[in-house]
Amino acid sequence: MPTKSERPTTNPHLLGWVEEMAKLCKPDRVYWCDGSEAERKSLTEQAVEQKVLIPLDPKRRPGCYYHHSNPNDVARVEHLTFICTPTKEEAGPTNNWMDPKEAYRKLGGLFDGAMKGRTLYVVPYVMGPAGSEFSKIGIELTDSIYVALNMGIMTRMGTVALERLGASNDFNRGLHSVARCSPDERFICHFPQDNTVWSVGSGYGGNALLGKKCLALRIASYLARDEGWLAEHMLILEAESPRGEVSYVAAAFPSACGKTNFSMLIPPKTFEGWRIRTVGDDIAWMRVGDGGQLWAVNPEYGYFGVVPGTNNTTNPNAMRSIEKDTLFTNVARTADGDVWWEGKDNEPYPEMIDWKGAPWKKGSTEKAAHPNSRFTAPMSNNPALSRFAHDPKGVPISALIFGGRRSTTVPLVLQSFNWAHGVYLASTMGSETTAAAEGLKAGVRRDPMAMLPFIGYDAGSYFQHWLDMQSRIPNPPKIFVVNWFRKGSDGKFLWPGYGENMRPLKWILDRSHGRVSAMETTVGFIPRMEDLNLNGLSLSDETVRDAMKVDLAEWEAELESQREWFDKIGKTLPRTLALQREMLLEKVRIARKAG
Ligand code: GTP
Ligand code: SPV
Ligand code: MN
Repeated sequence: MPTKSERPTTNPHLLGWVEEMAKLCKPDRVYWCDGSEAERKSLTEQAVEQKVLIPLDPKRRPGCYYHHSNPNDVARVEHLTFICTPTKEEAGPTNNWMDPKEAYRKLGGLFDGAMKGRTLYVVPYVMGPAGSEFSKIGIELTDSIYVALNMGIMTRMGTVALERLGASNDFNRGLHSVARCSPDERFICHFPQDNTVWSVGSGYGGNALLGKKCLALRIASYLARDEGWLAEHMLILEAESPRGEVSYVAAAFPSACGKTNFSMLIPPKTFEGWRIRTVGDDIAWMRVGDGGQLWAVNPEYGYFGVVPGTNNTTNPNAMRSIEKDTLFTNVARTADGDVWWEGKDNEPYPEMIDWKGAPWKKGSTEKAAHPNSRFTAPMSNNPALSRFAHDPKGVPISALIFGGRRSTTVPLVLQSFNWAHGVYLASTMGSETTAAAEGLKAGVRRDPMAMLPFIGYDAGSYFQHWLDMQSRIPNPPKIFVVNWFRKGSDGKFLWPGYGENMRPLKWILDRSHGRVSAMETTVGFIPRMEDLNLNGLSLSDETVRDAMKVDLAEWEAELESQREWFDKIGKTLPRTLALQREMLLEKVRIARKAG
């Protein structure tokens, strides 16, 4: 049992709030996390004792542990996630809304006594490099030892945060309890005006690690609009050319659509001398800085990554990152203390324990690992970590990339004509749904900027904020769209993806630095075949063309279908975006008649 109950701060705002919340939740004990190595060891031991964590084989996976979540609690729950602004209009048509008073009352009822017999962990953390003026402090109060341990990997956690906070009242107030872990009593409520998040009934990822989606995206996007910056669902990568030129790009792909993989890319042989390094794999906070450029920091400290499909061919850097000191959630286990998942390099063992904890036999039609099974790994494990990952100033961004999962229509890579056109393309991005959120209809949904579940206010106003940023950035990044997921008539991906994504990335970098030409299509610029390095790629030119082509019939249907989306956004939709769509549709129709 935790022993340390003395309070390591005299901050009256913090002490008063912790006391008030403890009075509500009625834990048996309050434990203040300091983020030390000794603490991590002792909390881990307690989690093992409580059977929350299962140790893996210390020879094969030193410092690694396994966690089975409740089978009813395996992903984010967008239908149970709420933005609680004073008016429904402020939350907008894409968010669930609850009146703040009603939300505090309803969740207050669920929190009342929810921690009886349990420990309340006080988890102070910093989002962003510790010395950065852009960083934000959060305090998460949770009754989950698993959450406390995850927060220790995903954030700069403990004393560092209390020291930075000092006596200030400026911190995010996060309250979390797994409570009964019942889908009927599960709510993730955000109060942007109070810089507060209340989450009850789930212990999983984005629902429960409140620094991540709740603070670093939903609350931060709300603050960013007022303060003139951007909080985005983007990876940040560093590309170093053989001549030593270093560039940075940020890329937004929806959940489970390739951010972690792209941020850890290893270039194919023909790109000898090129190095890709990771600054961040999920979230970017971006502000105007030196040279009038957009500068980005990664607010996180670790990776909460999708496990299935990760192997030594697709993502060797992720494989190295999860060799040690990693928590695995909902993959399959082997009797000898290793882990397995669909899409790992090796065949499944004949017999394993599946993600639900039940025996599993090779040949079973059930998946052994849950499709949204995850690893939590410290970013210091990544052999390709950028040396600027902790830089308080961040890194200057040359290109912004948006990419969904689309089996048709969207070409491998497309450059926007200008900022407004780029914002329009991003605001209408579509993507096929994945296992990262529960209860979504299969098929394409609009996922603007890959932020649909994470915009902390009205979507139309968010688009306007993006348009407004143009005049704030003297040297703006160029805007691109990519699609690694287009399929051929055989139903297979046309493009091999992963490391091969270096080829379109190289074109993106060259375009950003004004060094290569392009082909103008009705909907944007695409590469000329001769400008893509295709050496060593085992694809026919015809397949590459199929992956890159802009089919005007498909685009006419696409542009027509975007109307419904814009209608949904309603009266705050910026007129510029509505006009972009109408103009493009007209151009496509004219081109089709002519062609
Ligand atoms: P979140 O953590 O949910 O935000 O996901 P993410 O955007 O980081 O996605 P991630 O990189 O974890 O990839 C999700 C899934 O897409 C995995 O199963 C990958 O193997 C697969 N994937 C990633 N990149 C590619 C690619 O270039 N091509 C194809 N076909 N699949 C990819
Ligand atoms: C996502 O769904 O975009 C994730 C995983 O990165 S979670 O932290 O659960 O939101
Ligand atoms: Mn994500």
